[in-house]
Amino acid sequence: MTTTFPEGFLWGGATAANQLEGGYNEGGKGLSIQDVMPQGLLTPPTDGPTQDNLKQEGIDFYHRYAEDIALFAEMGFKVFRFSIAWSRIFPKGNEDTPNEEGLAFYDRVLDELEKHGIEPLVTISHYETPLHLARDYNGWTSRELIGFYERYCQALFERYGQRVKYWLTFNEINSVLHFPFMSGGIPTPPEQLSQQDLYQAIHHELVASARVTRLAHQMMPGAQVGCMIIALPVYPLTPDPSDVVAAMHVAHDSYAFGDIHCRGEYPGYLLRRFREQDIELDITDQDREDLTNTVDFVSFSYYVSTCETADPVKKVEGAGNLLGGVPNPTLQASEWGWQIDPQGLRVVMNDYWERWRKPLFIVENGLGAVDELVEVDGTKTVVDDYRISYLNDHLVQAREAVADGVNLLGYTTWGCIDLVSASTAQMSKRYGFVYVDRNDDGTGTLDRYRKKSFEWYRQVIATNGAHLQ
Ligand code: BGP
Repeated sequence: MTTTFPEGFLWGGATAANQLEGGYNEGGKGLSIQDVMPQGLLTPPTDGPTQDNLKQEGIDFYHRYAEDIALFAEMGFKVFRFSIAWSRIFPKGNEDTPNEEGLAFYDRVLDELEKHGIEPLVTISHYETPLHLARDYNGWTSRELIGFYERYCQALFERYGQRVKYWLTFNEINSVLHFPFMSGGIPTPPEQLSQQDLYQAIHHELVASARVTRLAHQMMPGAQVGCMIIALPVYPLTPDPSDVVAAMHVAHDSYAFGDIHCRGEYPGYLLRRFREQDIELDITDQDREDLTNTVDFVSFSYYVSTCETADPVKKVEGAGNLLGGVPNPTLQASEWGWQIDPQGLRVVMNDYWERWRKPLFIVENGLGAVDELVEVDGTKTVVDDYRISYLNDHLVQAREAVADGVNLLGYTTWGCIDLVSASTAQMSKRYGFVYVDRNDDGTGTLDRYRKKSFEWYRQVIATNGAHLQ
């Protein structure tokens, strides 16, 4: 294999504010929905913040960002994906003016990145809707959130417009179908949330995304705005055409978000679903026009693929796969039950590229695993060969897709430094090249240690991928 990644390829890592910053009530920050999710998706939200919530302190990036960014620089990162906590900038989400202390924090983060020549990639909203907007407006079901979100984005573009080129509007926007509270700030329990209200909330998010894409282009010439979706290849469980059709229907769930972001209008298959399920959305002429502001690139997370069948007997929900689906009998799973499928990445990249013809950016990929800190030659480290092999195998497939002709801007591994898990709120589900000494019970020194994969990734970046096997 002689193909390499393109010149200027953006190698790096990805994080989210609520999972690593800590400082949940410092610097004038308001509460976000994460402050009432101490168990992630495992239990319903609590009434208020509780001390067992590991995200309150995270890995203390709020105070240790300079040290952490220096470690990323040591690996040779070209790009660092992080999110801005909406409630640091607008503590309740709907104030008229932004919180200066919050803005100043991200100035300092950007200063460090600039110092090391690392390009920022900013997620504007990553599962951290201000709690007030969730509680008092029922999250994105309310049209008013479009205006609040725009005001928030305007503040970001004004402040950081000269320094940030790459922006993502909503993390894993299609996840709202499965996790309305975490993804859409909608407190109504999923089983009580009507499809009508859910799709209206989705519509508001899509309009907001399109409106700020236009705003970004107006305010920051040269800005690149991407949507961000969970990439989930859906395979038919058998060659039975009914299974193929069943898989197609599930695939449409995710395609819809990319189709609207890239084509600027609702696809026919979704309009049909609305008709058949008596869903009548409030879509104004202005909304329709706003939606035509399409994104510059498509970013996505990739962890798993899934299967689908039309046969109700075989339709056993996958226990571990976050988004359900039928387990693939040919694949192994991670310790958390996520099925590992490197070739699925090549499949989905080809698929997205052919479908949308927009540059792609892999902004999350990685293995959540239990790590053990050991001493090797007098230095504390983690011998994480399993992580190296996971990442190697996925990157080899990404390289195959590039050889297939796919335009790929970059690759950021998820959780380049250990952080709190989104789905389970555990520390023990680790993804990083850097080990953080913190345990599920909140104990630990928060000291950082380079894992074996740290040096491996440094070499992958230094050789622009030639180090892959
Ligand atoms: C994605 C989220 C991230 C992240 C990752 C890994 O869905 O965008 O925030 O955490 O998955 O998931 P988890 O932390 O649950 O292992």
